[in-house]
Amino acid sequence: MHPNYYVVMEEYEKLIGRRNERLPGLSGLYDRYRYPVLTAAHIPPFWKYDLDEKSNPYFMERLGVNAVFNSGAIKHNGKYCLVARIEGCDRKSFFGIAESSSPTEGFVFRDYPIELPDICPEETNVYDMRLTKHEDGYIYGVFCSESKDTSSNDLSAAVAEAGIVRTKDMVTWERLNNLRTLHSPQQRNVVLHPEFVDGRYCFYTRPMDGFIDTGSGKGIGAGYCSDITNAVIDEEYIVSRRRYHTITEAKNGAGAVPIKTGRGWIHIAHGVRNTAAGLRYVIYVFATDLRDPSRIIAEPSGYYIAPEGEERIGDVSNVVFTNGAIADEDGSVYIYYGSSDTRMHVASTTIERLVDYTFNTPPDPLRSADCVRQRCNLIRKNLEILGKQ
Ligand code: M1P
Repeated sequence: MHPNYYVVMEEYEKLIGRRNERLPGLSGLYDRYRYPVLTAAHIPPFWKYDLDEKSNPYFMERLGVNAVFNSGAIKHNGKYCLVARIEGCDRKSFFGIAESSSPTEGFVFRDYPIELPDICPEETNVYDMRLTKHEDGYIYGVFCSESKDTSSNDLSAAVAEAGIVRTKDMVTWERLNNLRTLHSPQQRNVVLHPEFVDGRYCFYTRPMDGFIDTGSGKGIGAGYCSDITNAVIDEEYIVSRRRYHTITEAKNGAGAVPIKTGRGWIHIAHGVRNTAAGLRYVIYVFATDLRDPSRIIAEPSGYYIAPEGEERIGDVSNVVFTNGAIADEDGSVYIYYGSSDTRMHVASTTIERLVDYTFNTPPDPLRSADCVRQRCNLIRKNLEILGKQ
């Protein structure tokens, strides 16, 4: 074996064995952790190097990995499983399952990435899988399936659709037909609701006119279908609306599969605004009705998680993005989020704290004058408590 193999393996073993450290956040919302839970360096060396000295005398990486980010998440057979978006140096993404018995450290990729059933020759790129444990008994993976837009002369024009796979064991995957939404030519950030709603499957969608721009798309939608093997949605109802001069002005998208609580379904999504420095992606929270998950019942103001420190820098800077969270049996909630399309982090909170945040954080009054009034009310109340008024 080439001597560098031992050096590379030592570094890799050190990384996957590294303990993580909770960094208690003073905002009271959640705690961050010192180290990312997955990075490109977590990819097993045998996915990248050719270990045969004859064909690889210089011990070169033959198939490099650029980034590991935007993981779906699920607890399966007692293990925390992240289905990560792995982007090769060739820019194509694919999925790999990293597992750990701890929610915050020790994630190790299985020996092979997922080989999705290859049913569509036009599909060029796949990414951002959401994993839903549905009451029908299957675990569904809904992901973005991207193809070249052949109707355009622009080489980079693309079409995004929602691909669907399902499994019972997280090993064998059955591919179903892509979701069709009759009124939206493109779809990304589609999430399957975990329960039937009036006997039908419910998808959170994101109506959009183009591949990047949502254009006339008004926000995160919800749509229903009876047959998941050939899912067709005719009507999309807007659940979380984009609004002028808010964190969702440019676009928004569903994130983790909604978490069921006594007060409602809690959704952890992403919102995007435009700035002179480009798009800024933050994570925000809202709640919908337990019986009618398309009806919004709480909209705390502003963002829940924004990029901080090293999270702000990467291939696509100023981005935090979630497509997976795990609500544990003991009431803990682990929110897995990618930063700047480069690496994966975790933030921990509890159902109790999430419910408090969702239902007791005031909504965005949408105008500076009303925002300052809202803040002055809080200050007045606090100055009374402090005996200064
Ligand atoms: O690059 C930032 C994010 O862009 C897309 O999200 P959206 O469709 O809301 O713009 C996704 O491709 C996501 O993977 C990526 O992190």
